[in-house]
Amino acid sequence: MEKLKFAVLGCGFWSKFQIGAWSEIKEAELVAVYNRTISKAEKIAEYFHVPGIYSDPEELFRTEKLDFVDIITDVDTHYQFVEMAVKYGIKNIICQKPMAPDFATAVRMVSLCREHGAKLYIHENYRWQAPVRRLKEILDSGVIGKPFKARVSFLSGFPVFDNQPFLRDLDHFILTDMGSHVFDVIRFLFGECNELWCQIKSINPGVKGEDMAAVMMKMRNGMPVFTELSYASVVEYDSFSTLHLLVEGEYGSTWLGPRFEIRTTTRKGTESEFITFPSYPWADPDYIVNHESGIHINRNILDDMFGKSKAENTGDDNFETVKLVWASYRSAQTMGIIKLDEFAKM
Ligand code: 89Y
Repeated sequence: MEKLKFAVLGCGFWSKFQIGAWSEIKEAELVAVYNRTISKAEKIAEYFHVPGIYSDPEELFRTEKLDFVDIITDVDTHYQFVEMAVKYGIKNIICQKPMAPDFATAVRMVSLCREHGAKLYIHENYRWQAPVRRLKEILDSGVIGKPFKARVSFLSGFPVFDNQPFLRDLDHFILTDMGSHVFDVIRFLFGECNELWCQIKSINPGVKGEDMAAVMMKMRNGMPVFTELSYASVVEYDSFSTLHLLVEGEYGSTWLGPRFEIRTTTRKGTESEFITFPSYPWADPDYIVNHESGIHINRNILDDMFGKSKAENTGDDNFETVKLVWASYRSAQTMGIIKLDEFAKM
């Protein structure tokens, strides 16, 4: 069996789950980890039995022979590490979402990799969640006919800052952190967006960026899609760490709701199914649907590296999601409708 050797840069909160997902895939071998604070790298290395431990990323690149690198550092450092990987001739680079802290840096990252013939993959996993995949199958089956509108909700009061305190200090919060996921799922299900209008607000004191966003999109296929995102919600059914999603079509509707239940209604009545998936010892039960999806995105990226199939989450593809995030900020700032074609030219 051919194995690809890789290194992980960044051993913070998410690394355990991303490496955990890799540990379920036999064809990938983690040979080294880097973290600025070496104790964090040592802890992760011990848990996953990783031989190489570094606090200097350049030393890691100079020493290790790598087929790819997985960058799981904070967003502000993504470009710096992608650039370093390119400099050391790495041809397959995976970078955690959101791609970059601003639109201009995302543009630079995609072109840098293109210029150097390096494949960039963005670790954008929500579209790989089991309930989202099943919902897509239902839509593709035609049972509700052609969709004519959708509502996508991420409404949560989960104490996310306990695990990821840096999220509190981001100038741009919910649209970059969760908007990236939600826009990507919308693109996966309904295609590209022509124009959007967005409103944002900071609700919770102590959170620097916006923790609420409402976005009205007009998709290229004419569908309106309404998205609501909030980390300030006290609701009966908290959607952490997945989405609730209602799609209406010409013959019926389908609803991904609480407890991963999908209810599909046609004129014949309603059918319900609960989507199930395995748990893993390295996964956090509060995030299980999200952590399990990491295995599928990793597999899909690896298959692309092996030349077996095309990856869904390339840098070029994710750039379309990045545009939606920053077009939303522009809309919120100008209180106007943003046409995506024109936004991209700005
Ligand atoms: O980064 C986000 C994600 O992917 O799931 C939840 C999260 O960690 C914080 O919003």
